Amino acid sequence: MRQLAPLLLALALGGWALQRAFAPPPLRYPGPTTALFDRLDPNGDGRIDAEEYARQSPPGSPLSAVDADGDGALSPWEVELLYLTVDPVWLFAAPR
Ligand SMILES: [Ca+2]
Ligand SMILES: [Ca+2]
Repeated sequence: MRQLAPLLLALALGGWALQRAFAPPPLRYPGPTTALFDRLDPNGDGRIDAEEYARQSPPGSPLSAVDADGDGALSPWEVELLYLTVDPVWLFAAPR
């Protein structure tokens, strides 16, 4: 068991480093983004899934086009990225 300790520590540190490396950056505008995201996420599970996206997006706008990490849903970071890219004014002017 004593010989496994360095290996377990290395695995833990490696997992932490990978998580940090692939974690999205912090929101640039957390207040407006969170307010908008909460409105777009009616079930409140913290992700906009394909069904929620289809109900609220323009026809012909595939989720895959805006799903930056390809996990099949939108996170607050991806919603902020989308609005800052497509229509930054809407991020701040959207009805709450
Ligand atoms: Ca949701
Ligand atoms: Ca995603």
